[in-house]
Amino acid sequence: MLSADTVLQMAARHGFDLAGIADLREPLPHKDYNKEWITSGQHGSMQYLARTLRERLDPGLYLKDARSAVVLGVLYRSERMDQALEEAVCKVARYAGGRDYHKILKKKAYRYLAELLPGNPTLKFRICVDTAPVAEKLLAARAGLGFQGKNTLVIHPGKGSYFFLVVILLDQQLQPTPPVADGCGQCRRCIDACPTRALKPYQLDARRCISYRTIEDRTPGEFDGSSAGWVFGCDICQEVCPYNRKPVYATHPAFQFRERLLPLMEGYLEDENVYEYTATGSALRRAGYEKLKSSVEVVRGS
Ligand code: B12
Ligand code: SF4
Ligand code: SF4
Repeated sequence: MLSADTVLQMAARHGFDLAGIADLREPLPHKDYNKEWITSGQHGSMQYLARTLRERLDPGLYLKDARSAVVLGVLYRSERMDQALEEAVCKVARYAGGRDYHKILKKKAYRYLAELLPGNPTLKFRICVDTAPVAEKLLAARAGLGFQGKNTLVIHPGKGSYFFLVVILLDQQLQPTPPVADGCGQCRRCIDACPTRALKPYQLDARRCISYRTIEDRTPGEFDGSSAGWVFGCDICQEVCPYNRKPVYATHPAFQFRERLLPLMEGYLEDENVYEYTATGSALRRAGYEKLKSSVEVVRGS
């Protein structure tokens, strides 16, 4: 049998910056909000969110007999990216400053599990990094990795919000870690700073969000030009958050700034070859050449 102590100690040894355990016996909160978010169309063209709503709201549908979720966090902010953003003509969100986190973190999670499995041969699990139909933030908040702030992101009181989440669903009961109290209080900096008015407290209309518009939106001709200098993602509602004032930087080598992003951040994306050079191995690939090019044109006003 696995113990919570082993799971958490091993997570630290494997270089995860944050780790916690969520009990899945209680249903997840905010189900009605989630449903209403989809029926009112706030997911825009992200149809996969509508298709997988049932699984998202009930982890037991994604892993039969899921009893607990190990939730892990990996920091991604880098000092070099902070500097590059200060001078950038075309801004790229910090999470895309290093290598594509999907593959890196999945591999990291498998290596971690490979150590847990030998003593637990019957353990059933599912590793989720972003793309699986799992409500990662709700599970992270339940596991006490942080609280879900008014900008809708999970914020660790000491380490801020610049971290990725990894969820491992298990069919085994583990002692849960306690949640963290909401730390937003009367603050509403993120809501006031959002240039497209995408946020209300704890609620985001993705259709208005620059991150959605520059990465996910597949609706032709929808971009209305207000991207505040961002060509891939947007960090404004994190930059203004007091919990990110004192930078806490990534130690994982994959999330250090890749200098090859500099030409793009200076506003150059001449052709598809330059795009390939810039985007290979990076989360930037998600947008594709045409979308990135049109985002650069929006910012450069051409
Ligand atoms: C779809 C998606 C997006 C969409 C929609 C974002 C969103 N807020 O929903 C878009 C493309 C806009 C997006 C943008 C970004 N994303 Co994103 N995204 C996701 C994804 C795949 C699903 C999120 C989801 O289910 N949204 C659906 C809605 C309904 O959920 P929600 O806003 O979280 O709403 C909940 C709360 O508001 C909650 N709630 C809590 N308290 C309260 C109180 C009240 C009163 C109410 C009404 C509701 C409420 O109810 C809802 C229940 O889920 C997750 C990965 C995953 N599998 O979970 C990553 C994820 C959330 N994204 C992530 C990141 C890094 C980003 C960006 C920072 C990237 C960037 N720099 O551009 C931005 C941040 C924008 C922002 N402020 O959220 C990380 C966040 C890590 C963290 N520390 O929290 C995740 C977890 C990916 C990962 N594995 O690391 N993302
Ligand atoms: S990521 Fe940017 S556009 Fe989206 S909610 Fe935050 S500040 Fe607004
Ligand atoms: S800026 Fe203020 S309101 Fe927004 S998430 Fe941070 S602490 Fe909460």
